[in-house]
Amino acid sequence: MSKDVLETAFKTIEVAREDRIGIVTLNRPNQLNAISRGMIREIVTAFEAFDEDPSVRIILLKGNGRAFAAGADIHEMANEGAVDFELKNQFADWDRLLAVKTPVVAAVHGFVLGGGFELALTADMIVAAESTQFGFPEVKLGVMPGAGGTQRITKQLGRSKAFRWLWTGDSFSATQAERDGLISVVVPDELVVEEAFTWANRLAGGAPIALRLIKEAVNAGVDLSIAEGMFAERKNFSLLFATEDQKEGMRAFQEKRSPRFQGR
Ligand code: CO8
Repeated sequence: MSKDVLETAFKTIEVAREDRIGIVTLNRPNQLNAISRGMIREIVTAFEAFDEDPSVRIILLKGNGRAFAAGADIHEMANEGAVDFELKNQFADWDRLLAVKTPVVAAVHGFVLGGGFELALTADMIVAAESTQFGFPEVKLGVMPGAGGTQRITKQLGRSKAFRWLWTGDSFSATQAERDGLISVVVPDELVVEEAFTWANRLAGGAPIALRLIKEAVNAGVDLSIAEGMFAERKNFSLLFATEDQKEGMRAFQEKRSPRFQGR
């Protein structure tokens, strides 16, 4: 399946494969990778194709040019009305991103704003260049985040800090974003893609089904009570004992060797 996606002529992204890593690169550099409807459709199409291919262990998301993504495409929506949004139902494509089970690592740099930040926040790990500017500038356009910004930020930061980010529309440094727990790692600018690949390769060597089920349990935990979350956790914990990788991982420990995980 991922072979087909590698041969697809995308207009707004580039798609590639390096060993067990599926790579999606935002590619509208002259528009600072502003996310058009076509672009989010292409991103999720590529993600789903990689997700269906068991030989793809990790998806790596990054951007060409000066920015990871400076938001949703303002030119595309400037003259639209509420009915356009209702009829085009574009958020359905954003929702499809949340159903992707393969772990996603994002490498971000430059501007990570508005819908661009919301896209980054759908990744499971965000590796950021130290000069990256993060923010939700929608309020300066007279609107607000629409692809999860208010919800994710509030759950992660609490109301007080969330209002600071969302009401001011200010940009925040990578250091601040890391301190607030919004991103995973900050690295020197020139190392951001390399570091993201290092993480992706490290994760790609892990037990794939365990990584997927941990992702599912962590994401469930964001929304559920502790008791409900632990129920989900235990189901997944038990499920892993149906995998060959569990047998291999524990046997390798007993035999004092490195495990060879097959994703079975
Ligand atoms: N949409 C469309 N085009 C953009 C966007 C954008 N978000 N950001 C930049 N561009 C384009 C500019 O129009 C410009 O194109 P051109 O050369 O043809 O005029 C090119 O990218 C370069 O931009 P600038 O000349 O402005 O570059 P600067 O270095 O001077 O400034 C900034 C960089 C500060 C990042 C500036 O471009 C900026 O403020 N961009 C807009 C940031 C913003 O407001 N983002 C939020 C958008 S709204 C949103 O994301 C809502 C999400 C809702 C959910 C998603 C579903 C729709």
